[in-house]
Amino acid sequence: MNILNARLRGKTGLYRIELDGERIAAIVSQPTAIQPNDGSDLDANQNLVTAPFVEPHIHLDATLTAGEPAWNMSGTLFEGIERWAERKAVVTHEDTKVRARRTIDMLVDHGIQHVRTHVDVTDPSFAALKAMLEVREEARHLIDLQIVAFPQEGIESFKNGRALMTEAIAMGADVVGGIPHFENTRDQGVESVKFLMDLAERTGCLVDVHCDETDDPQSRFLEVLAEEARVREMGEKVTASHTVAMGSYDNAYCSKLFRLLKASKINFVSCPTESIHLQGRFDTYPKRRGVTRVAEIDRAGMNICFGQDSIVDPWYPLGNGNIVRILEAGLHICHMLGYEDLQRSLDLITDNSARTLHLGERYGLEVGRPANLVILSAPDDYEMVRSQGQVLTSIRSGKVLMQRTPARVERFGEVARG
Ligand code: 17E
Ligand code: FE2
Repeated sequence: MNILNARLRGKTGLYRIELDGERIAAIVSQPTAIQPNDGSDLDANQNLVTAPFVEPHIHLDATLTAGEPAWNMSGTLFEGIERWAERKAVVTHEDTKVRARRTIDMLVDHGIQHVRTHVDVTDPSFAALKAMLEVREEARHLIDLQIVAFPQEGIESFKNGRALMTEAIAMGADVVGGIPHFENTRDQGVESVKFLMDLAERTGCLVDVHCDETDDPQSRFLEVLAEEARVREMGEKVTASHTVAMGSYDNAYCSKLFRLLKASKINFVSCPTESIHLQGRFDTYPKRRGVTRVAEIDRAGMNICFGQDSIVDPWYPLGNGNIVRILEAGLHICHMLGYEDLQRSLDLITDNSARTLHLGERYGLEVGRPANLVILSAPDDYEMVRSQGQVLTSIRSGKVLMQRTPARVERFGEVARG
């Protein structure tokens, strides 16, 4: 199969992309636009073709449960955790699989082929984890799924928390999680980070910690995570998710912190729609945005990407799988609508996220890599965001996985020529 008349990010002109089975066989410059004549060829119509979108942070075990049994009325993270604990008590294997499958379909519909999901393992029955381990296999033709063993109710503060984490990794979770800002004391938060880094180092797993997801400027577990990563030289395998307290740190502390963050080489995930909704809840006015310093992290040369976090769950009532919506909102929220940011905005949902997930050569529009790609409805990053563009075709392992026909508009009038 060939894809004709493709634009590529960061390049001028048009290209033909040749797929040979499950690999990208060639990427060849085209002097002019050409008409496809082979029925198996796809016409990109001079729009952008990129590697698939990535969802680096979602909770597939909790999706589609908002309002069950009760709605989060305060809009806070902590009420979300309470409401989820009620729902978690009645979670079953089949219920988890049905909701995860429906959510994966939404992600696939928006061109996502790589997903990192957190799964709550503060549940001695491991009902959700067992279900998700099966979903990881059953969805392999649609997405690559990484599972984070996520201790929603704490490692140190939850009964047998350490044993549950160890067991979850032994059962086959890919990534070690954490939630130090939720632990009962500061000391427990620090101990939880040391414990989870030991577990990851011992097992060779990646790390992704919900870190400082609070407007409390005293929540400073990011420095602990970064220092543990730096000393162990594990930074490229470690991710700090949320880090919204950084939006409340003063600049003097942040300037010292950034030195450590850079040295540690860790990755960052921001979930801007989730955070703008959950944070700032204890403020009147002025009201904080409650989002991490996305532009500053990026400017400092560190790796940061955007995630959805939730789709219709106890923390966030909206969402539909469309990561471009998160990108657009995030660029607004983080003061990143400058020309240069818009020009390379898709980095935040493609290459940067792939680096966070440590995908290496399993990802990217390059000869020899897997024949996974998406055809977009716009010719460049800026226009994709501005037009609220869509993924028109998603190709995985050299086969069409999803094709979208955009809505057709008919207009019956125009402004008179004066
Ligand atoms: N759990 C948590 O601790 N934080 C979140 N943002 C979500 C679940 C969605
Ligand atoms: Fe999360």
